[in-house]
Amino acid sequence: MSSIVEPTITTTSVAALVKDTYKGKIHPDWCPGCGDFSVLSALQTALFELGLKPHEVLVVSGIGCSSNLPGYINTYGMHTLHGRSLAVATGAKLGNHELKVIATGGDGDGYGIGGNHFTHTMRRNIDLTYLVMDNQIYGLTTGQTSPTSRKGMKTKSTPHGNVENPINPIPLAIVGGATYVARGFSGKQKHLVELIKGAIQHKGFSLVDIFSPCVTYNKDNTYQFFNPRVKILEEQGHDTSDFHKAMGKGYEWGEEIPIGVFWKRTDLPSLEEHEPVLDEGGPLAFRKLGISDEQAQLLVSELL
Ligand SMILES: Cc1ncc(C[n+]2csc(CCOP(=O)(O)OP(=O)(O)O)c2C)c(N)n1
Ligand code: SF4
Repeated sequence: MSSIVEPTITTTSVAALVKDTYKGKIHPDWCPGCGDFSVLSALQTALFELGLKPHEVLVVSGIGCSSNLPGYINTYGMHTLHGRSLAVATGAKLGNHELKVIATGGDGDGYGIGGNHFTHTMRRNIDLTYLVMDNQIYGLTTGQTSPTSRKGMKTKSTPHGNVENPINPIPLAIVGGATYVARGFSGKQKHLVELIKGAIQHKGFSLVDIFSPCVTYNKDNTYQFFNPRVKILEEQGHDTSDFHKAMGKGYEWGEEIPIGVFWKRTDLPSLEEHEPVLDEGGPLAFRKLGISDEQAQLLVSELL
């Protein structure tokens, strides 16, 4: 069953914001050392540095360890169904396009069961930010292969080694229509804050795929594995408007693994800018329905 979280502070002025403003009431129950702690902290810092007030932001997730994140942050939040965060986030954004809507979750949630939604959300270029805590495993269900587990990886569900090819989210997102495509790493939190800020500010669909190690069930893709390999694209003069270079960088995987913004385009309108219904009159959520209170009640009771 899905659950909804409401922010405790709704009228704070930007001057009164501190980083703790974004701290949720519940302390995360992630395993000590889980990469998701760093992603949560990076998101809170990004919101603080952008001066966004808690009631201006909605964080929507699916199911998984990483998908517990909306409970740990003081914004509007919704913990939905496995793989469905982008469907709910799309509805919320169209209902109130003035909200900053951020979807969060894991690689199983987003690229496996939610792969269909991922594809269609990207092609629509709706103004959402999607943060995928990619630990290359199913964490919550105690360590089965996920769509990003490497070929040959031994897990609980593949004791003789994974026989499938993994998904590569970066080239997939570039050809799929996402207009801001980045990869971060939990071990490089300052850099991750900048990637998340860029994604939230971007008008259109933005993906930040984040290497966020599962220290309990993934013994392959560890901090020790990533630390010497990750190389920051922004330090290499990468041109984010060059499609072929972005695709090439997206395929690099070996002694060097690029992190940073691979691809960005600002010449395409986002879905809300195309949608004539949203042209004038403000967010749908605040418009008069044009029906009686009784009719409205009847409709709501049919849905509950
Ligand atoms: C429809 C449905 N199928 C399967 C599950 C079981 N399930 C819960 S979380 C999960 C995968 C979690 O992996 P991921 O999304 O990568 O997140 P992580 O726990 O690694 O952060 C699965 C298969 C479910 N909750 N609902
Ligand atoms: S099982 Fe893995 S992904 Fe889940 S909280 Fe523990 S370390 Fe994090």
